[in-house]
Amino acid sequence: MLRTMILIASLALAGGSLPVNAATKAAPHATAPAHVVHAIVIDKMQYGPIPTDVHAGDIIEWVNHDIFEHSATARDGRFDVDLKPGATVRMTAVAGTTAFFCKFHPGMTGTLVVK
Ligand SMILES: [Cu+2]
Repeated sequence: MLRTMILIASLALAGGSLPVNAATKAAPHATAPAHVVHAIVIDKMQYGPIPTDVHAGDIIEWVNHDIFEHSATARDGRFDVDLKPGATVRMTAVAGTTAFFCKFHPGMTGTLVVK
């Protein structure tokens, strides 16, 4: 979560116009559940910690800190996110357990569990 907050702060500083504060600015009395943003940061040829408290409808934010292109490719075809060097790509989490890997570096693997 700290990592996500730092990322959001840096996006704001960069003048990004994404509605990154949508989840955190929810009104105290809002009844709809907030959709949390979970960042997964790729650094030094590996996926960073995979969040374990992801719920369907949450946002997964893939961030590539490497100077190489990576991907987050689901083995079951559920998603296939290409990440150019420095790229950040968001997707909506869908319930289920999905093993994923990098198309360019098959040794990079991970598993995403969405409740
Ligand atoms: Cu890769």
